[in-house]
Amino acid sequence: MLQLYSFPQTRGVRVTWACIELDIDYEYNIVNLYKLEHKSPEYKAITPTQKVPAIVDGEVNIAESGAILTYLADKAGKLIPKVNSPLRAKYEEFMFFVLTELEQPLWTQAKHKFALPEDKRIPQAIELGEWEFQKALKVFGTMLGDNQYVLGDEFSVADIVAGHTLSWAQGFEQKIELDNVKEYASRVLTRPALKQARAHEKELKDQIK
Ligand SMILES: N[C@@H](CCC(=O)N[C@@H](CS)C(=O)NCC(=O)O)C(=O)O
Repeated sequence: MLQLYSFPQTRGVRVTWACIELDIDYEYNIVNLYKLEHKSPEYKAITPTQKVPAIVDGEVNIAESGAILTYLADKAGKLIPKVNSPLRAKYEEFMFFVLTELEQPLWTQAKHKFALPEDKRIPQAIELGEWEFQKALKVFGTMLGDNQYVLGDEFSVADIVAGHTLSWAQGFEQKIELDNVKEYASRVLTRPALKQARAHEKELKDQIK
């Protein structure tokens, strides 16, 4: 069975959500970030990134949530366009855009609000992150246009990464003013598979308290 290494309320929910959408069974191995288990030599042997999520599937170990989702969807043969098709190129474009342009300014804010050690935080970086996020969000709105999902009428794993990033934006109280983006966020974030993934995470979190 697919082995998932993760911790509740992290980017790891992208993987549990994808597994549910793709009908893939997984075993959830908790890497307790509070206890710094991700810094252990055992976890370093699974992924040198020492971050969650990561998966082990037979002989292959993969970190990076976007890469994991692409691998799983290719393996399941659904929720991703075929390799070498024009739509696959658009899929890659969306994934890279969301992960490098839309998510990063949110992460910048998080790092400078709470994630970095206090002596490394720069208060002005928070405002910069807000400004950069709004710029990227406008581009995202244009790329999305009137589509139901990022690639058109069909839901794909790119929507998991985009939807999860927008849920972070809501959590960080970023303004989302474009109607098409607001409607898209609620369409994607009300999917039953996400509800199920979050319920599973809550169960796990309650066990480790
Ligand atoms: N680009 C990576 C980011 C992974 C990442 O930063 N994970 C966070 C949790 S959401 C983590 O493990 N943080 C622990 C640390 O940075 O020490 C991905 O998308 O998977």
